[in-house]
Amino acid sequence: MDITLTFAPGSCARVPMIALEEIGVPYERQLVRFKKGEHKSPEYLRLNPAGKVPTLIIDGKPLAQNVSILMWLARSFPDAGLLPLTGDPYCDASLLARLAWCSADLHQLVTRIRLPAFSCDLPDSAERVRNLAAASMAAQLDSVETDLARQPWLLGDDWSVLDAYIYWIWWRITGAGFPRDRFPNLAAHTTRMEARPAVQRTLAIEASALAQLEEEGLVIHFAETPPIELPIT
Ligand SMILES: N[C@@H](CCC(=O)N[C@@H](CS)C(=O)NCC(=O)O)C(=O)O
Repeated sequence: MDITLTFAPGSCARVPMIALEEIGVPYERQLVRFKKGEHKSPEYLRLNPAGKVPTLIIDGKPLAQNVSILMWLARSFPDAGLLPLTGDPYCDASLLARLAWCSADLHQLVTRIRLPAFSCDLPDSAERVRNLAAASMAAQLDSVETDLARQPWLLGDDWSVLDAYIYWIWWRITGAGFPRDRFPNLAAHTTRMEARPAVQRTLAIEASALAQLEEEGLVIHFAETPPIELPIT
């Protein structure tokens, strides 16, 4: 089987890349140069009509959206333990709900925290958008923080690809000023994630892709964002 993952360093394509590295299956990587608009080119839009990474190309057939890519990987490589799928319709749908929560609910908050001006361009609106998104993110991460106080991984004793998703979300928001101090268990979860060889390989792949973009003058630099103060709960 031929598998190719399109990605950009730091993007949510990190999640399926970790999954592929955990599986250990050979795959190709296609670096997408956002600054050149490669993701909006007609060829790329044929693969992924939303013009986003990741796309997984399986024997020439494209699959977009993290939820479907991760579900396909979990079903195709069951021994890798990406998700504890059992075939029970309710249990499997509950796992899908957790993936969709990361992809649909939390990811859009990540974008508002990092790039608030994309969500509202009224004068002085960016800070308000960012703070509201951060407050909503914090409220949703509280349940994860509570779970991680009694178990190492999101689903319990066993790692799953949901851990990779939350890891990426946490990395993205804390890199954009979201406060770490209210979430010590999430911070410790990051340490556990980064001890995994698959995650270390993924980060090394991203670092070398970033170095390549630097060399080509194609790194997008965002303005520094001030630390966020969460409302007192
Ligand atoms: N719902 C999509 C979100 C994908 C997404 O937003 N990707 C971002 C990178 S994290 C992207 O490609 N952004 C480029 C753009 O929107 O122009 C998924 O889960 O695959």
